[in-house]
Amino acid sequence: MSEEKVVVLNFWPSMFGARVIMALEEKEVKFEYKEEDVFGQKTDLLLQTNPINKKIPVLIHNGKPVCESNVILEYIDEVWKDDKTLGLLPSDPYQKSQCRFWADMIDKKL
Ligand SMILES: N[C@@H](CCC(=O)N[C@@H](CS)C(=O)NCC(=O)O)C(=O)O
Repeated sequence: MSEEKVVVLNFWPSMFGARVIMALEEKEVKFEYKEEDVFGQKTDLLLQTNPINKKIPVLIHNGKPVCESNVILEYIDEVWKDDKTLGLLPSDPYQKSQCRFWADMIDKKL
């Protein structure tokens, strides 16, 4: 794909943001990083792109925002899929279930 513009709104200590950054790096997708101060003044960009939850991470792909880290991971996996890049999840159903278990653990415990 050419002419891609990918922006990530993040807060560096966030595990939710980290999983998005890792997925983009795994897929070798170039992106612009924008740090948000989620405990201070949220930017207009964050409020406009995630008006429901007002939380990071937000992925903005060619101007279209995607919110919620697990939703973002599925989006990344579907958009940047080609012969060179592996899927983010293993193909084996059992191994896949284990990845989902730990992702769910992070969602619930952090
Ligand atoms: N379920 C969300 C959780 C995101 C989340 O909790 N983000 C925190 C930072 S780690 C945040 O933006 N907090 C700001 C706030 O609660 O106002 C996801 O997976 O993306």
